[in-house]
Amino acid sequence: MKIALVYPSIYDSGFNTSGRRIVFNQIHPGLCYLSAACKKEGLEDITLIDLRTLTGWDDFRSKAAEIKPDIACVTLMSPDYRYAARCIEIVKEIDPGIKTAVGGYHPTIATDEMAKNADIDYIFVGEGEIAFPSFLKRVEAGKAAERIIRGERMDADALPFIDRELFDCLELPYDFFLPLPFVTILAGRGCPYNCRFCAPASKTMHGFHVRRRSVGNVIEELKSLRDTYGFRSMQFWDDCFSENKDWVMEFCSRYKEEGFVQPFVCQMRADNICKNPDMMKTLKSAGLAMVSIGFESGNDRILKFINKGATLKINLMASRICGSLGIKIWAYHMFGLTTETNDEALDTVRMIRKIRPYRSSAAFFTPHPGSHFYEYCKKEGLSLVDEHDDFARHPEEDSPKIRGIDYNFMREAAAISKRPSSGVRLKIRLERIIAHKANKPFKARLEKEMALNPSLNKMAVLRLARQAGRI
Ligand code: B12
Ligand code: SF4
Repeated sequence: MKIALVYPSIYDSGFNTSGRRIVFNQIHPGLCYLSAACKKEGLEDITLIDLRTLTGWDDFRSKAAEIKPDIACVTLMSPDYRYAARCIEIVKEIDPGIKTAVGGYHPTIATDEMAKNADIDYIFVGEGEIAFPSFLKRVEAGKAAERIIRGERMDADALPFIDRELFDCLELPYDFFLPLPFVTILAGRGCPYNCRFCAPASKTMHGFHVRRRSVGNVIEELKSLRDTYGFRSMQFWDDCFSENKDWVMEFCSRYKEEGFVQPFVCQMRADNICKNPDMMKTLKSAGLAMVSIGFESGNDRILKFINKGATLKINLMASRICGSLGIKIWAYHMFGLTTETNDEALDTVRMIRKIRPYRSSAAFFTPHPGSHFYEYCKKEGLSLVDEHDDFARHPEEDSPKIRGIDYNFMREAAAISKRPSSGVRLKIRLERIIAHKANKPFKARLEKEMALNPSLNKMAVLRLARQAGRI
């Protein structure tokens, strides 16, 4: 059976972006999990169509016509809807006999909306590692399947290691100081917290309880990544890496015992950090180089309103703990939260200036489908988002999202909060030069290898060169 997996995420900058910016070198872990699960079940004929690598819709049409899959399977988050729908439309124009399926966050959360699209034959709700291969086998055998298919959740340790060669890209760290090759990994699924701008999306997808992989299972994957690709830095994509202190402590000691010295990055909550300074010390000694923290706001009323479980004091204390241990901070925060005043937004600017993060990302609050605030904003008539594309967050370009917010002011506040202090700017510049020098030999060797194997996937080139001892 010929399967095409489609990654339609071009809402950001359009076609032909692959490799141009760091964000375009991200793999989609969900599709990589599905590919691995299918291959384990003997469904080997899988081709990825990644819209970021194409020149336009005509290119998509030729590629899809050339592959002529039995089924085209598209993943999508809410901002991807328009592009996912166009892919499906084109596939049906090529041949109405090609089956189409969708899965991911948007189909899971907005199943009814997806069901209105008559070009979609099958809609997957929830996780796909069990349901997807078993559905494909049914279709292959000519048996009927329901239009809406609900996924079962697999035991975390039974999940396959992801297929890292599905995407033709070398993952790049958001943080220039990390050495290459770089990989991303998920140590579990789900988040136990209930921030109103985010939850319960992750619970709807992954369940109410976090399913963490055992430390042994994660270490096995890391060993295989060390042997196969020789990774030199990594990032955990888990929603909240620090939610289970015992797990983190065990992971750190096993990581060191097994001889890993690769620096890593993960996402944590400020309250977890304040409650467990000893855990932070252990993490630092294991290699934690930078932590992404969703501080969100510097105003206590807003922090309470969004149910963040933190206060300004906690946010500042968390940043001091990280600072004293030499752990870099990537600060995430938002402007234009529903009911936020300009004065309250200024509290966030002041907080970020006090924290002096290594990197800082400001977003306009966006009522994402699947979050408590999405329902709240809809009910109160506050949401101004009427296009799927606007579910993305880009404070420099975003149009207003919430009624009653002074966006000119918020835009300025976001710009100021993102500006690093001169000391931090100098540090970033220096570290970028050092990292560039350190990564240069690897990049040059890989480029040479790629020139020798132009038809091969970049990760496959890295694997083969490593096997031959050339990298
Ligand atoms: C890592 C991550 C990122 C990374 C990598 C994104 C990527 N390319 O995957 C980065 C930082 C780039 C990112 C960016 C964004 N993200 Co993000 N991200 C996450 C995070 C933390 C983990 C995603 C993940 O890998 N999960 C694990 C895998 C295994 O799950 P999965 O992808 O859902 O796939 C499973 C199922 O969905 C299903 N499935 C998926 N696709 C398909 C397709 C078919 C055919 C089938 C059968 C099944 C199927 O099977 C998979 C295996 O079980 C989630 C939160 C979370 N915990 O899930 C948010 C999350 C998915 N992101 C979110 C958002 C909003 C964004 C952005 C829009 C933010 C922005 N900048 O504006 C962008 C969009 C980028 C894009 N379109 O790719 C929202 C999505 C909400 C929504 N309504 O769509 C989430 C839920 C966070 C939140 N609560 O706000 N993100
Ligand atoms: S913002 Fe982070 S901690 Fe809060 S619910 Fe979302 S993933 Fe969990």
